[in-house]
Amino acid sequence: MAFNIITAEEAAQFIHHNDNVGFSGFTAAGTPKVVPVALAQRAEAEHAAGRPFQIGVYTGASTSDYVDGALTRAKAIKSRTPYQSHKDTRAAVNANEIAYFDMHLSHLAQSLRYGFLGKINVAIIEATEVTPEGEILLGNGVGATPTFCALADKIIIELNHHDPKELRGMHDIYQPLDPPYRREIPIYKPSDRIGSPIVKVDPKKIVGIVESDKLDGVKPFTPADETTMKIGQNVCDFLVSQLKAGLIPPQFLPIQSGVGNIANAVLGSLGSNPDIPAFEMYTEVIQDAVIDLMKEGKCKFASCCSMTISDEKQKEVFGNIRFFHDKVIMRPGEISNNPEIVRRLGLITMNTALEADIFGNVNSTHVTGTKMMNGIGGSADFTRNAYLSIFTCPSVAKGGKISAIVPMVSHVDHSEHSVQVLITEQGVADLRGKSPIQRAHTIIENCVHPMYKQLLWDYLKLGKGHTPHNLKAAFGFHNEFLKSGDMALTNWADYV
Ligand code: 0RQ
Repeated sequence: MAFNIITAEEAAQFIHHNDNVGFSGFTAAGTPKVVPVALAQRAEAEHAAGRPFQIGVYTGASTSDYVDGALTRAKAIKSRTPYQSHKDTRAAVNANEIAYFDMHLSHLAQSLRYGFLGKINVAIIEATEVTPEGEILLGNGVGATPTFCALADKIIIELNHHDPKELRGMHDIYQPLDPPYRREIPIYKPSDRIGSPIVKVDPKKIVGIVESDKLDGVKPFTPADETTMKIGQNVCDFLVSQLKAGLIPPQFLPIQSGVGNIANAVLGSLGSNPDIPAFEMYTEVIQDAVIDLMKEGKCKFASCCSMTISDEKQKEVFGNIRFFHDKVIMRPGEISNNPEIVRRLGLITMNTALEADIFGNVNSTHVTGTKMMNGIGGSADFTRNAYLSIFTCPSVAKGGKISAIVPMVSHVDHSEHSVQVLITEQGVADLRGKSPIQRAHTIIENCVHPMYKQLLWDYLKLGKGHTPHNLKAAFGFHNEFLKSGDMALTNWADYV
């Protein structure tokens, strides 16, 4: 079947007010770049003419300025799931202008197929290649693309001429059967291939092809500073101690690592530690550090959902694609983050906390319990099912005016039952097998910034019971921050 080549503006006409639209990709990698911008312009024109125009935005994870940024500024987003990290979208979510529904990334595709989230009307898919038979070769990220394509009435292809055709063979597209027919997902090691290199769609659903040559536009990471380097060092020392104690098998276990500067720095430290054996990864996002580890032979293989690498690194990977071709596999988010596989492979998971409490609960999403940062992403898909779950964060934020360790987290994403190890630049708290009071002791002693230690020891004296909270004082740090802008000024006498 021959497809129509259309402009981005023509493509935008296929989308109507109140439609639910699925966007390809995962993070900025593989997300469409020209149709969403034309869609934002269409929304602005409709609004200027006095007509409503808003859509439901479904993605694999966060996107880029082309999707979340442009559509948010055009006030074109009615609802949004599952993860966002754009500053404009974050502001609109916190002003309740966008109905944002935060969910585990591995749940998205199946929730759509189960019909829990409404209908997908249109899928906008960035492709490296598309054949007349409807075989789509994706780019740097998979996300929920296979499910969006299967469920949408119409598919718009954004054909990106920048990505090399040699990406063929780096994707593994697999969609499990849904209950009551689901069987085990047959991945027994990170490199197992179980699906197809392409997404197959009904070619009759493809309403047009829009041409593009834009890059993903991922920014390089901030170089590791003293704090992130110390966190990385503490993670390495801890993992080496576990290896030596026989608590991690000598051949090591596959690693999952979250997103952001801290995660990138931790990976860098793992790479330079001679006591950590060369390892495989089963993770959702490959960042720049992984590419370097592959070149050094320290990372042997990575299964992921996207290569979220800076434009500079992408040039390096595309220029040497033969080397990376059999070292990376990109899977749909429901497989890259699948709890069944995470548990089976025995992953060492490393994610970042915004704040943790002295009893081991972690908040990854809400600033002072009310303001959404990004979303839970895949952090809980991995944490809850890990062989060994680690959370890292600097012990203080905002120049010390915020302690990342608080009496009680202001929002719970990962409960004390899932968080096994907490690591800051101050040290390591191994929480396994410890009672709440024992956990509080090890966290205050090892992870809290010296500036906040005495305050937390004093808090512990205010409570009673198995988990000795004092409900009047539990949010004392947060209240003080909202009042004076400095948690260190907390005075427990104000609460008891
Ligand atoms: O603010 O940017 O204004 O300086 O939060 O903090 O320390 O730079 O850490 O970039 O790694 O992000 C949890 C948000 C951490 C991220 C979170 C302020 C701090 C700074 C960022 P500035 P850092 P990171 C798989 C894994 C959930 C999803 C997930 C995240 C900014 O890791 O979204 O794990 N995780 N996915 O100053 C107020 C506190 C704070 C605070 C830090 N206690 N209160 N502000 N900050 N602590 C990937 C995917 O799912 C795709």
